Parts: sequence; structure tokens; C-alpha cells
Amino acid sequence: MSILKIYGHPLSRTFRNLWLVEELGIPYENIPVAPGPTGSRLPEFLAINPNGRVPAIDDDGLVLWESLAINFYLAKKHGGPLQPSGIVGEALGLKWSYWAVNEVERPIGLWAKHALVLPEAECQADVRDSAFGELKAPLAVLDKALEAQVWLAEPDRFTVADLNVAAILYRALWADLKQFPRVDKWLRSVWERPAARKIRALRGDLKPEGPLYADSPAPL
Ligand SMILES: N[C@@H](CCC(=O)N[C@@H](CS)C(=O)NCC(=O)O)C(=O)O
Repeated sequence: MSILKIYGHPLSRTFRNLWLVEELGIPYENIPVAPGPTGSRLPEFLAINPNGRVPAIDDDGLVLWESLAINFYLAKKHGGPLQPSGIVGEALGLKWSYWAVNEVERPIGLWAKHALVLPEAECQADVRDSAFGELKAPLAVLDKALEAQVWLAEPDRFTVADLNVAAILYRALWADLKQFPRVDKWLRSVWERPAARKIRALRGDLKPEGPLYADSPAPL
């Protein structure tokens, strides 16, 4: 049995998986492959993920890519409190994870690029504001859901569903979420978990002032 290998630099989406394994407390090795031509597009990495993207894992010979699928697999494999219970909990976890990819991931990435990542002279306020405008409808949906429930897939506990959605919303920690007070509270509390703080520290993000990713090989 070989140790779980997680390929991808922590400044890429790979942090989603690093957070999960820190929550699980399982042994792993992170191979910090850079996204793009100097890493994930090289032939040796294309042999692991033919899409040329990170993250990917090798779990004792099982090679998987797609960050959220990896999280569902590892949560289920290792059991414990991160795994939603039963078919309903799993369905809710999938629902919220697909929702985050479809409704949130693109506009939050664009907002972050023009609000946090690019040098100030290259930031376009109109792109930033229209991306935030696009986020308002999904954030309102999440805010409404959090009126009735504390967590996304289980009534009484944090699961992989919360982790996946909070990971996609990570950059919103630097946004003004006053209009979405429940999202604001939930997101901040989730990112204060010890495993999450460890990942923020690893990324060098435990300082709330930008620009955050001047040296980053890839913004999210
Ligand atoms: N849907 C994929 C997206 C992976 C992805 O786009 N990764 C970026 C880094 S965050 C990447 O590897 N980009 C490099 C490239 O496309 O060349 C996932 O969630 O794992």
C-alpha cells in the first residue's frame, strides 16, 4: 500500500483536496505540480491527467482527476464525519457541489482576478463589478438555504458538501458579503476550521490584505 499522492500546487484548485485530507487526518504526499506549460502540460503529467490540469491523485494505483470528485471519493473511502449519511445526504452533497461549479466558480474566479490577483493597473473595474453582479443570484440562493439549515448536506455537521462549496467560494472571504449575512457567517466559520487555516497558511493567505497572488502560478 503506497501513500496517497496529491499532484498540484497548493495555489491551484489542489487546495480543495489538501484541505479535505487535512480534515481526514490521513497521510499523503503533495507533489506541487504547477498548472500550465511548466508542470501540468508536460508529457509526464499528461500521463496522469490527459486534460493537463491539476489536481490529480494516485491512491495506491487509482488515478483520479477533478477536484470535487476526488473529495467525494476520499470522504467516502475514509468515512467519518465528512461523509454525508445515506442516499439523501450524498445527493445533497452532489447537488451543492455541482451548483457551486455551475453557478459560482466562473464568476468568483473572474471577480477575484480583477479584485485581488492582477496588478492594480490591469484590473478592470467593469469586469470585476459585472462578475460580482453575476454572483448575486447564486449567493442569494445559498443565503436563503442557510436560513433553514446550518450545514449543506447534514442537519448537524460539516461535510464534504460544505467543504467543496466553501472551497469554490474561497475568494469571497475578501468580498463584501453584507447582503448575504448567512453566507458570510458560514463561509468565515468554515474557513476558521483548523484544517482550513492550515491550508490558508500553506498558501500564504492568512493576511486579509491584497494583492494576494503576486507570485502565484495560477489564480485559483
Ligand atoms: N474542473 C477541474 C479544473 C482543474 C483546473 O482547471 N486546474 C487548473 C489550475 S487551478 C489548471 O491545471 N490549469 C492549467 C492548465 O489548464 O493548463 C478540477 O476541479 O479539478
